[in-house]
Amino acid sequence: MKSISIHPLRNKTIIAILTGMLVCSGLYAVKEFSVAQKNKSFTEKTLSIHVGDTVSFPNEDDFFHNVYSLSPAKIFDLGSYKKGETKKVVFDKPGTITVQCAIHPEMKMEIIVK
Ligand SMILES: [Cu+2]
Repeated sequence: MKSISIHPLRNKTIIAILTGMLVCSGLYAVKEFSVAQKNKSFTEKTLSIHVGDTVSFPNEDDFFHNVYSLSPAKIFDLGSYKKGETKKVVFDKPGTITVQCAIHPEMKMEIIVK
């Protein structure tokens, strides 16, 4: 009888741990987003993501684009690349990032990392 009374508690503990692991893995599941460069503009004006998420920037125009940011939350320069190519950035800090194209100064979008 004594050994039986211990087991339900153990099972509850194991279930609690497994539930905790599932909840945590759900919370920290990173996502991948896509912002294309099309018709000389970014396909998203603003994009809200979470720390650790990735954004890919496929070029869908027949000419070269460049993708860069000078925002302190994420400074990067993906260089110039042609149609069909894509480059990715992992956003590892919270903040607001202005993404621009060095070739077309009118191209601009914002990524909000929470
Ligand atoms: Cu461009």
